[in-house]
Amino acid sequence: MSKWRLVKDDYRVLELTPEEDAKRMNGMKPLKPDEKIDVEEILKGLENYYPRSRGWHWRDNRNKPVKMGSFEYYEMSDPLGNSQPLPAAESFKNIDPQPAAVITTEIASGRFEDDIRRMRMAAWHGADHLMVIRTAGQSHMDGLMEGTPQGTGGNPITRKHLRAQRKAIDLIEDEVGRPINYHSYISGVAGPEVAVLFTEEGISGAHQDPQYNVLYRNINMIRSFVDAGEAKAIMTYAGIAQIDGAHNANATAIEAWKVMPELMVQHGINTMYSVKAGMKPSNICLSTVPPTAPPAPKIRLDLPYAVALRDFFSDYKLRAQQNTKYMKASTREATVTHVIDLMISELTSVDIQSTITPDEGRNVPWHIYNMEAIDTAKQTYAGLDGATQLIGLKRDEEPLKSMVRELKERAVLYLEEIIEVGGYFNAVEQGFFVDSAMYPERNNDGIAREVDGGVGAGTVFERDKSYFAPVTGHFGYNNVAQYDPNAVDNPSSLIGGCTFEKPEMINYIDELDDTDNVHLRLKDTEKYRNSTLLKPEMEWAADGVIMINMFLPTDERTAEFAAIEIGRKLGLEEVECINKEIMQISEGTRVEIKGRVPFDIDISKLVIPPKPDIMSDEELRAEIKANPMTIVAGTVGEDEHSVGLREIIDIKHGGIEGYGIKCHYLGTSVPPEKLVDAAIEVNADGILASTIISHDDIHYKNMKKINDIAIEKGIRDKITILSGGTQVSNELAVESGMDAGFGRGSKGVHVATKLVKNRRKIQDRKK
Ligand code: Z97
Repeated sequence: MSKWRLVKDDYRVLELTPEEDAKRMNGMKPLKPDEKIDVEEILKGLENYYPRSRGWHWRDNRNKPVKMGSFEYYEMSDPLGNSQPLPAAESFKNIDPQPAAVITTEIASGRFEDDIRRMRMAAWHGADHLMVIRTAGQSHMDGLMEGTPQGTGGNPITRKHLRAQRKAIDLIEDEVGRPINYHSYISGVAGPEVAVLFTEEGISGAHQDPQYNVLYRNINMIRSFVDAGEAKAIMTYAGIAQIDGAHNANATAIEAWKVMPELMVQHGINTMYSVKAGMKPSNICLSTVPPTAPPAPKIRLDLPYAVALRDFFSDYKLRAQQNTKYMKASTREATVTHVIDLMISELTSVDIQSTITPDEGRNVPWHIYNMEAIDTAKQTYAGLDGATQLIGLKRDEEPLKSMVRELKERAVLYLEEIIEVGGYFNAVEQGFFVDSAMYPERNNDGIAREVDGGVGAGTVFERDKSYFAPVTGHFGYNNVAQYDPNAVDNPSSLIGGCTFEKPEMINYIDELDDTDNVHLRLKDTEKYRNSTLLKPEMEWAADGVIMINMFLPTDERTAEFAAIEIGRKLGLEEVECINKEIMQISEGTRVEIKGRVPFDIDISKLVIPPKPDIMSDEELRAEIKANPMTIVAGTVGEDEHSVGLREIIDIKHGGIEGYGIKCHYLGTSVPPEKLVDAAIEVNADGILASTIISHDDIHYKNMKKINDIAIEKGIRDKITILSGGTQVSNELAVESGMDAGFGRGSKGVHVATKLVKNRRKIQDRKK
């Protein structure tokens, strides 16, 4: 059998023979960038799949100077083999710098088969931490589930989800050229079993914090902490990075910034507990969330907190995430807050950047918003690259110094009081946590739990002296020596190994439910994979969902219901308003609606015009530099319009001057003869004739005249003649003797390309 090889940190890969790998992947071929991932193929042979990597992966070659395009970067990591750069990268040789921090995206639509495609898109945009595969609270379940029932209240976690997605991620990793961390949560009374499942199935990151169980899920505190010991020992064995649950206090508190001292205490408790369970500091990631959002004075509140946290936990990792508490339905507003958060992350060297989809406030977990949030992080980090060389924290000056110190003092006092009242359990009983006042003030409205209350109370028993569990990665007392002193470090050897070493020992169950499962769901959408039919999609294959953005000149409430009616009149089904923003209380409202289109389209019946022929800016400039070009231009006949032609010429709006073409502009109402004579006089390569007025087809008549005069004067075969105007069609212009016609929407680059290409043709003819 194959062997685990340590690559770096806690990241391990299995050394597999090509035959073993092919069997594991059920013979799947590598992905091709221009072909869709085959979800049905991924689902085949899952009983033979096992993960090829284990443990968390940090990006490679972080913070080393690297040249990309015209720039040097200082805080990036290795670029990807295949990726989707930012839109503006088009102007920068399509570079796609990848920040040093791991970038997270949460993908949990409730259909794991559709999430697989979203994962691929996310990896192309630059995410290497794919989080969440369930939509039902694990802590609401008393055990694990196999199969894929949708059930009520969301999707639970199942081995099948994990396998299908991890298998897909193996392919995606190879395609983008970077290992990807796959993540979920270890919580609830089945926490240790979930940790085992995750180790078996190649999960590399997990939320684990017993305080989460206690405070938010009312699971008995003794049980939660005992379970956490076991879960953390298993995570340590598997090199799984841990994210704690402190940020949940931010989201729950009445005023999120008031829990700052408590957040540090919660981080401290889980961190130290994890260290005691054997976890390495480099795998312990604090879940930090800047507590506020504008209009709060965010930097003044959140930055000292971030600095205090960084100081206290300098040996540990920080995972930063946006606070969802103040996230409303405006994606613009959420994005601005995220960008300020990112600046705080940059200044405090955060290790993982989580991207909450900026749609959190409107509850539409759509593909596009995952990509938007990943791009926001990637874009901001690229923009801020090297910022710390130029600007720095006034760490040792007032007021930052005192602000940081005060937060730390409040946290230390908090811990001291926990000890005073007899420890953590007593403190929880007294409602210390998630109180709405800023410690040491108290409003006595915190979440209180009883030490012998909650789910799973009274289920913890001391291990017997002869206790023995023949398993790997176990926590606490285990009397292995009673059977074999040589097996103390490897208890499972006494029973011939366990599933951690031998995946073939796992009993894989495919489906529990024969009426609600992935195969039936895929059948419903099969025609959209295997035919030329196309339907819009936001979340699930062929869900038909689209979004429409509109302005309605009326008050907010009227606008909302008017927008829904507009959606219905457009033929949409299940129309809902997902965002309203007042422009002015009586002048009008912006409304975004979503709805389903009840039809599909057949792409084989689409008439798609050929792509416009456009040379790149660099090519055009190089050509004109090597072979200068002159043109004459004017508006022809009795026509005083000038704007369109000037836009085509002018450097400011991307006109042809910008490529170095010398332009003689003759003005408006220019007779056709004058255009041709001027071209002869300056020995022009081209004539640009603007013809706006079109009554009685005067524009085409003028084109014919220019052509005739050029023939008469013997230059027609040596010169390019182009006409343009809002009513000009290329076909009719060519019929009227022009080399091309340019209608509405034409830009300088189109005209310059034609001028260059036509001159090449003329020169070729001469040879
Ligand atoms: C995040 N955006 O990334 P269950 N344990 C801890 C948690 O924080 C959570 C669970 C378990 C957020 C999304 C919110 N946190 C996640 C420490 C959930 C979830 O499914 O409720 O049993 O576990 O942090």
